[in-house]
Amino acid sequence: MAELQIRTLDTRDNDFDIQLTKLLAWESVSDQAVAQSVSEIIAAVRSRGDAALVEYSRQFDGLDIDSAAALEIPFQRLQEALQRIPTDQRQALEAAAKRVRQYHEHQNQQSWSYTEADGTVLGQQITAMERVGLYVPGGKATYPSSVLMNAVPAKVAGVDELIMVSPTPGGFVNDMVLAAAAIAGVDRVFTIGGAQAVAALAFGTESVPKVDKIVGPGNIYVATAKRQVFGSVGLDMIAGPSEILVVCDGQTNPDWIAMDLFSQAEHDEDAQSILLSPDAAFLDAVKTSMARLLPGLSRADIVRQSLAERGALVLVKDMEEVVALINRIAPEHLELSVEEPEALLPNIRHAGAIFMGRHTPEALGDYCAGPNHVLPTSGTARFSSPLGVYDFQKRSSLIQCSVSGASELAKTASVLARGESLTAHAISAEYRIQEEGNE
Ligand code: HSO
Ligand code: ZN
Repeated sequence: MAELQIRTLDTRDNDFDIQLTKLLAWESVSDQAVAQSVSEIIAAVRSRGDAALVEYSRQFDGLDIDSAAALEIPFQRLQEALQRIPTDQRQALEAAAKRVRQYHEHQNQQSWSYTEADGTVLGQQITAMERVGLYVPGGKATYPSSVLMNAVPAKVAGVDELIMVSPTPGGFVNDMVLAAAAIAGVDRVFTIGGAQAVAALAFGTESVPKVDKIVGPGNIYVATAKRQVFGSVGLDMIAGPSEILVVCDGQTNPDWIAMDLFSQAEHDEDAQSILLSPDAAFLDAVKTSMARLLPGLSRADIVRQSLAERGALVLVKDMEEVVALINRIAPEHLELSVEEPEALLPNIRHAGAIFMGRHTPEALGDYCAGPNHVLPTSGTARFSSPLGVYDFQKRSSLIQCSVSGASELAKTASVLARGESLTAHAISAEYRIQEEGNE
């Protein structure tokens, strides 16, 4: 069995900054050949619709079908899957969905309006998107929990119709995924994947309805297809590999910290797990725990590779330095395994989700604490937020001028319109000007 390898860094080292930059570097691959074949697939689905979908599903997923009707899973099958899975799984999915729903209900945005002194009413009206597509990867990263995390906020937002797509290579359908879809309120499920599924959702085919927004992770073909349909349809972020930054004061059980780091590393070879601590002996203890615990994992090989390539144990001077590092890294997940996490919080500016205290491992948030597990990766927490209800809602602004309000505004508008040489704008505004004593 290969040994555990993980780099150790020390912020006191002269080249620490260079080392950290290298460690964090992540380039999302954009491959010319992939982009070319994706654009051909999209063009085919746009022009030939269902016929192209059937061909690609036969070719890429080995499905033995000759009509697009076979690509939709009858709604009934979702309920059947829910009945078929083991009771503990059904109950856990239901419990998780309930917590996630309750949390997201807090995110519901309210419409608002106010009336100005002149009687003009201004406001903002919140509405939900009508139809949303949810991509669920097949294979290694088919997570029922991700179905809940994407679908529940959409439904809480008020989306009318939620269309799920997921490739089923060889015709294999994951019951737990279907059960999660049933619990979350997914409306229709199609067994299509890859660039062809993204194209079908973006433009519609005879069978697959066109959606307003596509969410959910996928492989390089899916990510490339999403980039190519951008503008025709709304999109969520294009996720990079998952990461965790754990901060520990040295007082948590090192086995716990080792496993928290593993829990992120096991997602994929490119995932990143970093530990910061001011206690050198504790870093050693965590390393010892890791070496002992690693062989017991079902995904030991993935974890080993992820830690060797992208993991790090970092010795820091003090907590002040920790805060600066957190903000520099802008981690997707930040775990504060310290006595008083509240003391650090006011200075933390960039992090997707913050797990506070020794009893809050990321794994609880991944499944059932309530907040979303779809989070900004690769430093994008500097400018973006967790997936939420607000991602499925839109805002319309409202303006209702009173007679006197319109008259006053028109004077300003008229000057600006004439400054822009837009005469129709100016005159349209001026028609609303009330002569003094002429009301
Ligand atoms: N940690 C992943 C989500 C996940 N974990 C799904 C388990 N299943 C990205 O936040
Ligand atoms: Zn996870």
